[in-house]
Amino acid sequence: MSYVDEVIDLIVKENPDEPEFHQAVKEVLESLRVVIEANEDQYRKDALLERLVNPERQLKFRVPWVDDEGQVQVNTGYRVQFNSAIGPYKGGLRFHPSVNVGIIKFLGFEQIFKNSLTGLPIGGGKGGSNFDPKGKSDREIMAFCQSFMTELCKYIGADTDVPAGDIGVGGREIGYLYGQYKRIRGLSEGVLTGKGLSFGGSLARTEATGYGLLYFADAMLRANGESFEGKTVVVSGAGNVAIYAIEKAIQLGAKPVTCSDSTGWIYDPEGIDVELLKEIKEVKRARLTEYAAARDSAEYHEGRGVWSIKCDVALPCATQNELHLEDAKMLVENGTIAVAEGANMPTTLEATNYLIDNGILFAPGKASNAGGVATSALEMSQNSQRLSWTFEEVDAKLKDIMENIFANADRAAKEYGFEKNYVVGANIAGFEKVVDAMNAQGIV
Ligand code: NDP
Ligand code: 2IT
Repeated sequence: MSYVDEVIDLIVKENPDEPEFHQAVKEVLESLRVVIEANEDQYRKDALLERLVNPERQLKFRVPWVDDEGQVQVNTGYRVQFNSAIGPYKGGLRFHPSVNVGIIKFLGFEQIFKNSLTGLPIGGGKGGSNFDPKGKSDREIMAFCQSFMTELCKYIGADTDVPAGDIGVGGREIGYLYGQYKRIRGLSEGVLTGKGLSFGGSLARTEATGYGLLYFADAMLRANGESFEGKTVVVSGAGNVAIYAIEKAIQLGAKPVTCSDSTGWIYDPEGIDVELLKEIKEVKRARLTEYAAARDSAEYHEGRGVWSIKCDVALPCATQNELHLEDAKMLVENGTIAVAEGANMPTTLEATNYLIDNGILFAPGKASNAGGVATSALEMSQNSQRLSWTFEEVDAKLKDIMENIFANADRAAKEYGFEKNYVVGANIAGFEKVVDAMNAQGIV
């Protein structure tokens, strides 16, 4: 049996009930097959893949907090410190009822390669909780964040592990988490990114993932003789990534016509009004029904369905496994030319393969959504220097980083005979640097 297949089997056997983690490992190792087979004896002797797929450390802890009725609630907290070969563990915190150890491990594993692709010195990690922030008061959110950080603060620090936001964790949560870290550890340091601008946050971090996605997709389109000008774009999600993807798409001359949340979706053929969307989601924290109520051109539909709308470019920006094989078939039938992932692993393996086999330009999340974590690393640099850069400076660096990631994925794909397969290209380019760093540091 080949080394790749052996390690995939091992992961499935040793980590039962973690399908998302299996999926992420399979996607990466399958596309690295060509590189691994060329070095199989050495890698096997060094147990390189076993070290790559097993986290350096995995933390699980109890998070008790008191709700507004005086009832004590108990959630589970996680932090998976996956790989520190190229720098301190870096990656977001997700607060969502679906969170379990397998979800955090899939996200942490992806983060290793994503962070490597940014070219910045950050290792891979991820964390979160099965806490559901929906419908909670500000006081309840604060109580939860303080309890979560009371435990997490023992394991993180500006030079060891630097968390940030992800689903359910935005500026409000990062503020409460940072306040509690500082209170317990007595340190004003860049231990979290995505901080408020008044206490060490970076300009453009809020916009970074969505903007970066469009910078990457634009580079991919241009390399293939296309552009965003006049294109119809379909977006899923209505959170941080989706909102700023929509905003940048409009700036690049495209027309985004959809967005979605966990209960339904909007089709607005006149083009999404991004200021209205921000008001509803960032300020009021309300449902998308309010968008349809405020805008005559918009239709609201219950459930899922954005991929049925005819478009040139599709941008999945909500969550994992939200674009299935049937959706991929509809996109191909509707003449879509590109799919670029804003979320982490939003496209199933079957759907990804179908899109690539049908000649769709496909940008994998670990490359195309790396702008968020890249700008987090820029926030860390500013914190270390005790300086703040302007919006224009950070945005220019972000654009440069995204164009470099595209160029590196494109180069690696060509070098190994997989031209235009940016999944293979991104995985190889990300892997090369991690392996180089792991080899140089010996068996640790
Ligand atoms: P937010 O919490 O801001 O928004 C998430 C959006 O997706 C919401 O509209 C939410 O709807 C919807 N959503 C979440 N879970 C589900 C679900 N199970 N089914 C349907 N819809 C769902 O998160 P972000 O925008 O930050 O994150 C979106 C994706 O992007 C995630 O995959 C995340 O890992 C990834 N990502 C985020 C980065 C960042 O910097 N924030 C960086 C790189 C990747 P509702 O409001 O109803 O819950
Ligand atoms: O998935 C991701 O890359 C993020 N949620 C951002 C992580 C970060 O550290 O900014």
